[in-house]
Amino acid sequence: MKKWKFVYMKIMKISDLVKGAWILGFGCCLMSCDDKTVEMKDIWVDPGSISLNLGLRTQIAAIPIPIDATDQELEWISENSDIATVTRFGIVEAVAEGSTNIIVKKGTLQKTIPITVTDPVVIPPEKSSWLFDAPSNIGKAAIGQDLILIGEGFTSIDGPKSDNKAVRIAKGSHFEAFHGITPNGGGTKVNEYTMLIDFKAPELGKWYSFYQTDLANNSDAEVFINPGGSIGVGATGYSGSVVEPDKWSRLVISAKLGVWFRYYLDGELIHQTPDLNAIVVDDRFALLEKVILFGDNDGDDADIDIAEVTFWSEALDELQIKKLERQR
Ligand SMILES: [Ca+2]
Ligand SMILES: [Ca+2]
Repeated sequence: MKKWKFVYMKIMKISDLVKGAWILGFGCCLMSCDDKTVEMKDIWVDPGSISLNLGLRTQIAAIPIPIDATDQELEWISENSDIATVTRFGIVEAVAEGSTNIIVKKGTLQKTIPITVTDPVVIPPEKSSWLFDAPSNIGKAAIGQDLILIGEGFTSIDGPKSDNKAVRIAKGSHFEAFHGITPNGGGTKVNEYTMLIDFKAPELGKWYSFYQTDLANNSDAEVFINPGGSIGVGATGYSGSVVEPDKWSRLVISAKLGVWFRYYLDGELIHQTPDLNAIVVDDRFALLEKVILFGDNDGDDADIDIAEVTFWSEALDELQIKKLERQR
């Protein structure tokens, strides 16, 4: 019984094959399956235009017309591969904000597919910013009020790039800064803020101070580089990764007191305080109207080089901080 069934199935399969061959033959007739060269007359594309978020990919379908054109090879070109790239299979990747065209072509035949790349990540406007580019006016503000210089130890120096100068701040000297943020975050002080600092620590083995919320400068500063090169302070803990000496780096502190206190170095999250009791609203890390930059009560503020300080009144998230890093 079993044997008969097997034979029957085998016959069925052979008959299916014969049927398939007939269909294939018929199809070949439609597509002129002979030795003649079939020239491409047009290219059908879909979609005809593209809007894509930064970092995403999509595929453009392109089909030669007639479908049996002898040479099916198509050429894919991006008019600006800094905005969008395209592979030889028509896969498009959005790499920067802006507009350009993707072109698919064969000889003189071509189709143009406009593409617009948008970045859904929005960085809110800065509240204050200092760039230290004017040697004759070190504390000059790019946004907001000029810095107040406390002490004499300020020297204009070369910064990270030829058009981006910096200041060397000697131990014992510091700035007072009106950051321009009004009280927020559910308290009477500034409890939500982001502070960006482009800095260079000449060497490790010393304490460097970033900021001090106590305007009388009678207590320890709030955030340091410790002698081992980690960033933080006892209350929030220190980063595992360390600062590279004599190299320009970017620290971004995102503070949403009561919720998070995060340190980013060169766009990467390097530490966040695990203890919410250390970052209570209106407490140690909350800002008054002014903040002391690069000062400390008792000398934990070794000479440091600074190329930019910028404040926002929001606690920026990881995507926003990564965008800042891309724009750097
Ligand atoms: Ca101190
Ligand atoms: Ca303090």
